[in-house]
Amino acid sequence: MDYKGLKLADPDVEYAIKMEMQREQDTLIMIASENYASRAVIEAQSNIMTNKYAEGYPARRYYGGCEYVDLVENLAIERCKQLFGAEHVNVQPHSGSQANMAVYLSVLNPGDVIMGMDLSHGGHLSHGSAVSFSGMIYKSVSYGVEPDSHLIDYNRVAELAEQHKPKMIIAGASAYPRIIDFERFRDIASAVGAYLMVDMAHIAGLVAAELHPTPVGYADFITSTTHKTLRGPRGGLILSEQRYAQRVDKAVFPGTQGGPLMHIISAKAVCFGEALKREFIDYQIQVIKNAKVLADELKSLGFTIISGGTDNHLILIDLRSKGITGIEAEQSLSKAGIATNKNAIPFDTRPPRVTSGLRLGTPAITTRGMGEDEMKTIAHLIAEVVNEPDNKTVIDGVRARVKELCSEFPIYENHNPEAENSE
Ligand code: DSN
Repeated sequence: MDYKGLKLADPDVEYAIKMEMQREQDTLIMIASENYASRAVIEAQSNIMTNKYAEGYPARRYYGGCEYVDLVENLAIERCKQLFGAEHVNVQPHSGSQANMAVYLSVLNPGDVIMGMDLSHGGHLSHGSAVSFSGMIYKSVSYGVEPDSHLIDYNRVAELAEQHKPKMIIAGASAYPRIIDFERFRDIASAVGAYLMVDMAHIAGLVAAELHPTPVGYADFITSTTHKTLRGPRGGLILSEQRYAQRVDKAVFPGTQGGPLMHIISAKAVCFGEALKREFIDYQIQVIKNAKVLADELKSLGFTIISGGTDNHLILIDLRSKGITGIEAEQSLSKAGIATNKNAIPFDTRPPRVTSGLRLGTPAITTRGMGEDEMKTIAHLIAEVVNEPDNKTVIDGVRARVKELCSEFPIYENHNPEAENSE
């Protein structure tokens, strides 16, 4: 990518961007929520659409000169509707948490009871955690997974719903490797008269490719980010039934946001267009295949995998049998060029800054073209480091092999690290 103008105007920022490009090229990005957006997505989000104020919605703006931003927002909306079969779409949320905030605001009052998945069982901060607005403004009740199977304990969800009568039940997770039964959640919500919101941020790409059951038709509201498996720009979206359209739109603007980020909405339109193509389905099929092969290979190398495997794009490792904490594994792997994140495992006794688990994802390494053979190699590289996390010779050796592997799978066709470094 050409940053010649930036280099002249601000070499410090240009340097940081160039080094980040180098890092992303030379690292195995296995953070389950990250991906490589396409060149088209990046071009669409880095342009003069950033100049435009467009408070309001297409054809109903509070500023003049919105004809082209209307064009692009309508494209994003129509493509997103087609992608997910949704009645109403709002593409303005700046992030997943802001999408969730807007949904809550649309139908809840402060003090209402919400019920989401416990953070330490794989849920998300914005689903009712005490340190998030969601746990401060609303009364939060959490559900979790069964201790042995590590699957969502739907019977317990039903019991808790009966006991606490939440006004909204939230399904969706950041570290849950199995299929989520949205129909079951609908039944539980309906039985107690609760709204059902599904936050499908992690699995949106799989849902779009029909490789995970869709929440459309079950949930009153569906939120997502656009940058995880969906592989678009960093941002959020809300899908809903038509009957909630006005309330959702008002909760986004003016309820929780001002001017929409039109450059990001342009990139969302490109992302949804890409996701409607056959290649996107093939990509998602490979994401899941890779995750399964990686999980199987790790198991054969003595790792304990939460729930015994995966149905989606992520794997959660229970590191206790390896005698290493999440933070230690994350740091040693990082030195070896493998980017992962420490993660609580269900019923973890260690604090969130330490944890007993490690979360791995295949979306980014699949985008750069890696397949089953590479997953087996990567499992062995991970095992070498985790088995000897303090051995510098081992880490340096793995680092060199990671770099070599990465060089076979360039992240952007004409990104040439050697040429850029020699400038
Ligand atoms: N922070 C994201 C993740 O890593 O899963 C969720 O928003």
